[in-house]
Amino acid sequence: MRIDIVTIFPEFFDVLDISLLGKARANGLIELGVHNLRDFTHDRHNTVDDTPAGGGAGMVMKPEPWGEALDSILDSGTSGSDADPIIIFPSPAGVRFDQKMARELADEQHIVFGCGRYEGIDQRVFDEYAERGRVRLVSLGDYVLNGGEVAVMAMIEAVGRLIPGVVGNPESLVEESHEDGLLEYPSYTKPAVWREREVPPVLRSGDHGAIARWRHEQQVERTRRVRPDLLPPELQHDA
Ligand code: 6GU
Repeated sequence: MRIDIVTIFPEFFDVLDISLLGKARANGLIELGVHNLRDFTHDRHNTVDDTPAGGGAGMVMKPEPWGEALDSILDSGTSGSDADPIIIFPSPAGVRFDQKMARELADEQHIVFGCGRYEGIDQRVFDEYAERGRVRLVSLGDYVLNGGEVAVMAMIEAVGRLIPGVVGNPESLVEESHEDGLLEYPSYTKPAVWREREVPPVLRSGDHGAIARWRHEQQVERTRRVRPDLLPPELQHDA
């Protein structure tokens, strides 16, 4: 997969050199391009923002640098011939990012992330590229971040680990929160007793059927308690 990021804070993404995703890049599973939006300005101060049309507080990102930056990525041929990229703008005004979207994005050949700052990006940028291809505004949740960089980092981590070969043991992807619509069951390891707290005996019973049933019950109970909105209808009887 090819990932391009447009941002005024390219250093933010230096951390993608490390950990699981760093290895995926070294292995060639993920190809990353980080582009400084200011490199696509032409004035002495590398201006990327201006006052909002119609007045109001804050600043809005100007369309021209975004146009030049995105054109250079879309025209550079890094996207491969078969698939046109999907362009994602992180925004609290977007549709909610979730595991289903992460799975869908993991199938993409090329994702372009446009990180807005200030009060947002001139609407015409979205309109322009939506006319030419797939554009999505995507939100992590109902709270406000100063800019899209942290959100893009989260999305890249969620998507990157679903690309085949990035996570060493694919089975570890199956039994985790959200993959089956429920929160994950609690995990334990050795020692069997720690500070007088015991590992549940069923997990030491060797009875794989009983263990699977116990884990499923724990998933349902935990989901009902902390995220009842996630419970599938057949499990929605009153506790
Ligand atoms: Cl994707 N961007 C910003 N700026 N704030 C957010 C967000 C995204 N998701 C939640 N809050």
